[in-house]
Amino acid sequence: MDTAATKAPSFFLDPLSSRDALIADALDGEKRRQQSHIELIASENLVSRAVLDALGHEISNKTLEGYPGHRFHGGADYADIVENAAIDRAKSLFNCAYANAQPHSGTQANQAVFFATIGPGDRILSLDLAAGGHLSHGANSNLSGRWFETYHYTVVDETGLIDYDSVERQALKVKPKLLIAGGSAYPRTFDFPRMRAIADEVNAILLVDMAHFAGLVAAGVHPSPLPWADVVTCTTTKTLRGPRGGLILTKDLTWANKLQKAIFPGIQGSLHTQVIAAKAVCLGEALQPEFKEYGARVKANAKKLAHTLQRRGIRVISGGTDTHLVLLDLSPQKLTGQQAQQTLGLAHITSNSNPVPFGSPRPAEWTGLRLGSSAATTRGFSENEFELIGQTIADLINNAGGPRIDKHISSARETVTQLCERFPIYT
Ligand code: DSN
Repeated sequence: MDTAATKAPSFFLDPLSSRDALIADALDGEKRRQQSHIELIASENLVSRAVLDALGHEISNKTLEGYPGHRFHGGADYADIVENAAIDRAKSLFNCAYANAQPHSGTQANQAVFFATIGPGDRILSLDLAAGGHLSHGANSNLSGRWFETYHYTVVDETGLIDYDSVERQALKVKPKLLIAGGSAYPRTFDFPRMRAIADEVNAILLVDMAHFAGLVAAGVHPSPLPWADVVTCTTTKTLRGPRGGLILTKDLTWANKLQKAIFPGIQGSLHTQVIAAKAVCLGEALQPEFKEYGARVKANAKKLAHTLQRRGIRVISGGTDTHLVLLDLSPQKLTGQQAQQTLGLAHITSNSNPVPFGSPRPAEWTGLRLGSSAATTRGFSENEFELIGQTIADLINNAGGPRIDKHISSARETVTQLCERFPIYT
């Protein structure tokens, strides 16, 4: 009998490039795009090779429902190690008693919190989308806006800041069952103690969605909402520098059972086991001392970008930033966000058009441009590079639509190319 090990069939060995040219070429193109463009979308980051290894691992084959030690399918031993590590690391990183690592996204983490805490028709009070809130916090076009009676607080037009006295007055009037702090485009720190006091005054549950600033909290350079909120959600994607997915956290174990059941079987089925592995890896990375230094640089770089743009006459909403996020209002330049996004794109700088507080709700008329410092900081950019990017963006914005814009685009692209060559990624 031949006992020599037999090689697995080519199905298990062939790389993508030899099996699917269309997809392999598109993925290669995307990698080259990331290598040669400066990424300033505030919800993006560049993950480590270790995170990518976990995402592409054979554990992706594993179907599992339930939680470690209590699964509905066999063969869970290694997946249990992985999920327990993700849970333990999240608890340790955010200093909390409960973590759920299964949400497929931040939106689903929020849906699970709704499922656990409120019922159809109950009232939610959250930050207005145009003032930096999030679709999943009760926007009309979102399931949350259909199933709950939602009200929104906003910012002060002149300052771009939340006026907590006004939030309190609104909460006393609306009497929400759930009060939400957090969003996608508010560049400033939320006053968590004040939001707690408002929630207590009206007997509301307080949810903080820290999707954007979770990495800054992990790095200790942003106040933590954990001591104040009943429940906290986040993505692992953005400042936390991990895979696409969500977390639910709380210091209060009385919520644990409801939150567990809300994710499974409430709103999700089988785990994305490879994503949970990648979450565990990114949480492990965030527990390292270097991550504190990374978080501090993300903040300093965003401040530098905001100041540079302001000095060049560009309106920065709220006059600056406390986070990784900078929101510009281009109405004085008579530019839409889409025009600015497109112009920066031609120079290989990636950004996104955004609404601004009290601006038009129609995407084609938005005058905001949202920028973020997380990804380029991962790449190694310091304040010097962010000053250069700020000057480059200001040249583009201040000349968009003018007779010399092509010259500015080609000069900006040259600057971007040089920076990308000096700070290579995934080579
Ligand atoms: N919420 C979206 C954003 O901030 O861009 C996706 O994460």
